[in-house]
Amino acid sequence: MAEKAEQALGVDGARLYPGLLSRAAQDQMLAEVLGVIDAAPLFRPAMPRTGKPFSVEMTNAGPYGWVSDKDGGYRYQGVHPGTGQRWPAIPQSLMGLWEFVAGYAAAPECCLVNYYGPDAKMGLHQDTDEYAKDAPVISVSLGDSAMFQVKGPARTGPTSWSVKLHSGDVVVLAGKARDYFHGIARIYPGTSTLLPADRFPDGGRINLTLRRVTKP
Ligand code: MD3
Ligand code: FE
Repeated sequence: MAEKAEQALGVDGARLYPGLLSRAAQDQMLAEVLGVIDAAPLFRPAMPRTGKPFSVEMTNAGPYGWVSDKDGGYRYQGVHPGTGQRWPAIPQSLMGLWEFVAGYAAAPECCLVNYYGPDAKMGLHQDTDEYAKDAPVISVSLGDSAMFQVKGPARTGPTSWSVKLHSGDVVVLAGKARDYFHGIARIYPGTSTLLPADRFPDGGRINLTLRRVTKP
């Protein structure tokens, strides 16, 4: 029984902390993230080579931001692709969360903000653009629920972990799972009241990922 419960909470170094953030903590974090979006507006990345637009919109906070476009491909860079300005600082609430759950001495350098409208998804991929290979990735879900899938070291084969993420859930990706293929299969529209309708009339989900980019 205990083993089953452990398995239900993660796989190979990926761990779910269900409801780690209270509603008050989510409201505080969201307010800070809306400030980030004001300074660094959401943009729509495109696939390398094909230029196919993502269904997810993104922005970043911290010294490095993750971007992708047709000609430059996937990369980290210090400035917003639209404004040319440096990214805003990583919000305090997220720095505090990293200290609490990351178990990693050096500070995070990127807070990637992903916005999913009701129909957005993120196909299976690996996160391989970071140079600090030993650092965990921390994920925070805010807003509508989503189906999250972790495969394994290969794109094909069985899904090793499939979990519905709700607003306030935190996932820590470490160990072997850090390099596994993963994605967001779908959003469940209308399942949260967190995102303000004046800014997000369609509702949706915001995912925050904290990453260390360079070797400490
Ligand atoms: C699982 N974001 O931005 S959480 C991404 O919910 C990304 O927006 C998803 O995948 C989202 O790259 C998933 C973050 C995450 C990050 C790294 C992982 C999940 C992971 C590495 C291995 C397995
Ligand atoms: Fe990813």
